Amino acid sequence: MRKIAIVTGATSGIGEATAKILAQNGFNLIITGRRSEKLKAVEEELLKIDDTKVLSLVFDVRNNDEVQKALCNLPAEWSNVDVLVNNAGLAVGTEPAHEAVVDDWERMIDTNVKGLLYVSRCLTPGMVERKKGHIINISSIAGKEAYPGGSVYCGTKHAVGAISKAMRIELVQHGVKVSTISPGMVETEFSLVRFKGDESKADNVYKGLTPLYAQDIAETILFMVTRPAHVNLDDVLIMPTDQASARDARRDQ
Ligand code: NDP
Ligand code: 8X3
Repeated sequence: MRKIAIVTGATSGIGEATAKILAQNGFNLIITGRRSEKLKAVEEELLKIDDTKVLSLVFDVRNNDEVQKALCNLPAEWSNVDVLVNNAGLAVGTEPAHEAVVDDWERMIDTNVKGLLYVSRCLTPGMVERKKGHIINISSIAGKEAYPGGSVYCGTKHAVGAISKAMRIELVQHGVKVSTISPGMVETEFSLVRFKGDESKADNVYKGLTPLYAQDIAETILFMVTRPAHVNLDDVLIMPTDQASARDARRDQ
C-alpha cells in the first residue's frame, strides 16, 4: 500500500522535485501551491509515475482560513498523512533592516513561520493519534548563520529551527519524527523571487560556481523519510561543495 506525503510549495524548485521523487518511491502525493496552472502541470507529471494518486490543493499558506479549509478535514482516503514536507517559503529583498520594505518582512514571516505553523497545526494531531508520522521542515544555512541583507529571512529560518526542536521534543513521546534540512545555495526560482523578478541579479547568485540543484535536496529528503522506524535524522545541513558558509564560496575555478 502506498504511503501519503504532503509537500507544500510543490509548484517549483525543491517542492516539485521532492514530490516527484516521493511519487517514484511509492508515495501518493498531496501537493500545494498558489499558482494553479503550475500545480496542475506538476500533478500531470506525477500521475504518469506508476500508480501515483494525487490531490492538488491551491491555497496560500499565509491564510489560516484557507489552510484549515484545505487541510484540517482531508477526505478520508487522504487523511492518514505519513510525511509532511513543510517546504513553501521565500526570501524577499536584500536591503539592510533599516532600509527594508516592511511588506517584504510580512511576506517572509507570514509564509516561512506562520504558514509552516498553520499547516502543521492541521496535520500533526492525526499523526499523534496514529502514533506515527514524519514532519520535515525546510530550514536553510540562513537558519544557522546570519548575513547582511538577510536579517528577516535568517530570522524566519532560525525560527524554523527553534520550532522544529520544540516539536521534536513535544512529539517524541507520540512516535512522530521531526527533522529539519538546511540547504545552502540551491538553484531554483528562489533568487528570482528574492530579487523580485530581476533575472540578472538572480543569475549572479550562482555565477561561477556549481550550486545545489532541487534534485539534490529531494534525494536527501527521500533518504530521510526512508530510514528505519528507529532512526531520525534530526538536522541535515547540506551545502554545495563550492560553498563553505552563507558568505564564503569558491567561484570561477
Ligand atoms: P521556489 O521559489 O522555487 O519554490 C518556493 C515554493 O513555495 C513554490 O512552490 C511556491 O509556490 C511556494 N510558496 C511560496 N509562498 C507561498 C505561499 N504564500 N503559499 C503557498 N505556497 C507558497 O524556491 P525553493 O524551491 O528554493 O524554496 C523552497 C524552500 O526551500 C523555501 O522554504 C526556501 O526558503 C528553502 N530554501 C531554499 C534555498 C535555495 O537556495 N533555493 C536554500 C535553503 C532553503 P507558489 O508561488 O505557487 O505559491
Ligand atoms: C537560501 C540560502 O544563503 O540565500 O535559504 O540564505 S541563502
